[in-house]
Amino acid sequence: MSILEKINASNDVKKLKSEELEPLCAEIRSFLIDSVSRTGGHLASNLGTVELTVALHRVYDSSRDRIVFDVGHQSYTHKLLTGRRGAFSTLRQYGGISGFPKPYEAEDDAFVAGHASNSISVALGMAHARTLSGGDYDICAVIGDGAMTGGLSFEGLSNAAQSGEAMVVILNDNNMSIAENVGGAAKMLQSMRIKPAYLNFKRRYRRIFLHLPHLYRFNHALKEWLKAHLFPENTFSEMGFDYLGPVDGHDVRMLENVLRWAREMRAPVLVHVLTQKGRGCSFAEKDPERYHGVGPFDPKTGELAPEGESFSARFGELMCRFAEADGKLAAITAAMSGGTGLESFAARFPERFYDIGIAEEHAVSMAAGMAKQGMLPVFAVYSSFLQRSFDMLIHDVALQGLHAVFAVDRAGLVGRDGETHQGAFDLSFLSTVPGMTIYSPASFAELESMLSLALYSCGGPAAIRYPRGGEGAYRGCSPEAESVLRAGADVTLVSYGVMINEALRAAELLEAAGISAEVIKLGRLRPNGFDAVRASVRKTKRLVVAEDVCDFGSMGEQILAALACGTEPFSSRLLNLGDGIVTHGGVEELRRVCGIDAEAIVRSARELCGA
Ligand SMILES: Cc1ncc(C[n+]2csc(CCOP(=O)(O)OP(=O)(O)O)c2C)c(N)n1
Repeated sequence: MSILEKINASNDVKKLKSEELEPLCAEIRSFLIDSVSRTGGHLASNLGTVELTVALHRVYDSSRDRIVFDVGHQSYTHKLLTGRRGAFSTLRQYGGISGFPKPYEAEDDAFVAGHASNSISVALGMAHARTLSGGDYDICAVIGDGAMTGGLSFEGLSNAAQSGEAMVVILNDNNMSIAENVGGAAKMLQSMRIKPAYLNFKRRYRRIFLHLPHLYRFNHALKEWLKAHLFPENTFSEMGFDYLGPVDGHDVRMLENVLRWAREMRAPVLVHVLTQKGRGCSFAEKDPERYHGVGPFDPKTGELAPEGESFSARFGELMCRFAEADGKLAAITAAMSGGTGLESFAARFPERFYDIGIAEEHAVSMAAGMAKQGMLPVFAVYSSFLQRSFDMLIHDVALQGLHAVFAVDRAGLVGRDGETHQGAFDLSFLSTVPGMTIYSPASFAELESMLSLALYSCGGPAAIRYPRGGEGAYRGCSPEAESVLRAGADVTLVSYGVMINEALRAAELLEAAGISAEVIKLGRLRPNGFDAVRASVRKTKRLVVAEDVCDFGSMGEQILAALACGTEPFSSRLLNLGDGIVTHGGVEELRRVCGIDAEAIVRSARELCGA
């Protein structure tokens, strides 16, 4: 039996002898590489936090203590150590375990995670709750140096440092966000980091001098005195944290000791842990950015399954083309240059490319400043991460009618990352931003034409929302507000973006069943007078709207509101994601489960037609 096989529930790792810990970490690494190579998932970040997580579980009892993971993409070892080893083959599959902490999955998952930089605030809230209710449990937050670049983490730090609450913040510093970490906060951490050679020296030094305790104590006191008098304090200690570190994040036994010590200090403590992203896997160590989040791969060579063409990549190419002709065009990303397809833009136009760290609120305000002074900023951002910036969209951009462009990637269902990452809400909140024009391309050709419209035909703010992955069977180009793609007499089917493929397929299935469906594609979602939809519904008296967004503020709702006056009564079905909380799974599978695929459209149309 392997050591890992002895661990079947939280706290089992505490029963191991300390000499079993290093071999356990090696076993965990091979398990993760093998398992993620089959399911896909976050590889490099998890390989970097194996020892840290083992040490955490030696010290804390996750079933009662609260370990709050920031982002949560690094929680695989935590899941392995808390009774979920057997479920790893289902990671990120529909009905299987999530790739992020989910309290509904296990009580060991203290809090939902997926978006960066909130863990310190959440942990502090838990500490206050513990104080108020007289609870007896320990709390720690685990946050990466990338997530630490988000302003929210500094709000949490500032408050926690002065709170006096017993809580431990573990800074997992690997000098990487998804790509290399950026900005002043990253620079500050770099200056606090000590070279591995120094850590090795320190370890050896301690081993030798521990046999000479008097000499060790004298040397130590001298060193501490020198440090206190000659070196400035670091930002964390100046804020009010007890700072411990930097600690070698791959020395599991030392980590265990330091964490125990931190917990016993009964104060706000920050433990600075140095780790290596991708540790123990040659290809992930060499290129941690590439192996941050991956699909299935060959575990021996690291070769990844080829990906098809994507809207993101096309967007990146288009941005380069537009930038060649327009010196005012600038691109902004919040630590997602690879995911948003902006890598070649960054290489070709470095002076007009801004990776501002995981700071979506700042990105929008900065775009507003650039727009006010005559530049043409484009902020490329995933739909779910733009949720952070709602106030900035209204306060900084819309109130002045500034022309900033928002390239909203991963709009609609994204699939395997689940609830926290589905782009279910952008249409609703963007629709409420005064003066916002919203485009939704259904093909690469439309992406080009709508990006051009957003850049050069809109006066105020404009958003262009496109999905994860590539185009479907529809390859046309009709960027207008409404286009009738197929004429019919019995029922009106409305959709937009790549979901139009479901509506077109449904129309074919309906035709085979003797029902004639009119298919209308929306290209510009706002503003939109819905004249073609109104005319069609007057004719068919039946409407089905299919979309992969939440119900409130969906196009279905907007159409019904617009048609409420001046249209003869008609029957309708709005197919959407309901409250917008959709679990993980393949996109097609989720469309089926959520009842928005072609078959669901056919069912609704038949119901309306009584056929
Ligand atoms: C608000 C928000 N923006 C962007 C992301 C995408 N994202 C996921 S992990 C990550 C990098 C996190 O870096 P770090 O915290 O250092 O963790 P590491 O992967 O290096 O262990 C980013 C940018 C996110 N999860 N949340």
